[in-house]
Amino acid sequence: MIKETLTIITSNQGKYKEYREKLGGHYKQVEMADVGYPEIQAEELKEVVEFALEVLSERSPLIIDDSGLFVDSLNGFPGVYSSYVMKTLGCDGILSLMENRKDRGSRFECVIGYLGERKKIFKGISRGTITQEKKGTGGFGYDPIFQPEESEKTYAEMSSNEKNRISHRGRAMEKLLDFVASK
Ligand code: ITT
Repeated sequence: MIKETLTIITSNQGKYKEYREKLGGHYKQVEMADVGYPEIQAEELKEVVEFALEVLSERSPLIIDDSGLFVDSLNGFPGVYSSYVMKTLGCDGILSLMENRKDRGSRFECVIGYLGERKKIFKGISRGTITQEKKGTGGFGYDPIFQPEESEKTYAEMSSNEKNRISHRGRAMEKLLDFVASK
């Protein structure tokens, strides 16, 4: 089904690439707009997304995406602080915090805020483990240290198509596509 232009509001080229690859066949154009929006500090990703959608309404149809890595043995850290922690500690910082920890379970969450005819939130989760060391050069952010449970590879060792098939973002996008197709 071909629809009009869909705008992905993000500063993150890696995210945009994943959206373009999965949604490109469903829209005439999938474009990126790095226009910035207020990211409130909140307990949950969903609150951040809902607030931002209010502010951006004139660019519809649009997507904003708030994602994070939640590590079980760190009580869900970095979670909603993932962006700040990536800038300050990076993957190496997370690996240091995980040194000598047996429980390496973790999950990525992606919350898509979609504004079309209606406002909708779609959430995707992928579970996996934090690797002992960085592996792979693809992807972005925490991809080199996250191995999803469906694979022997980290996300950074996969193409974006491969990642999209099992990832938090890929799953959230599937829900979005189901919703748009039902319109
Ligand atoms: P925008 O808010 O402009 O979209 P951002 O990079 O700040 O871009 P988030 O706040 O959603 O995006 O992401 C929080 C952090 O988690 C950030 O450092 C990302 O690089 C990282 N991250 C998000 N999704 C990821 C993914 O699929 N794989 C690896 N890291 C990811």
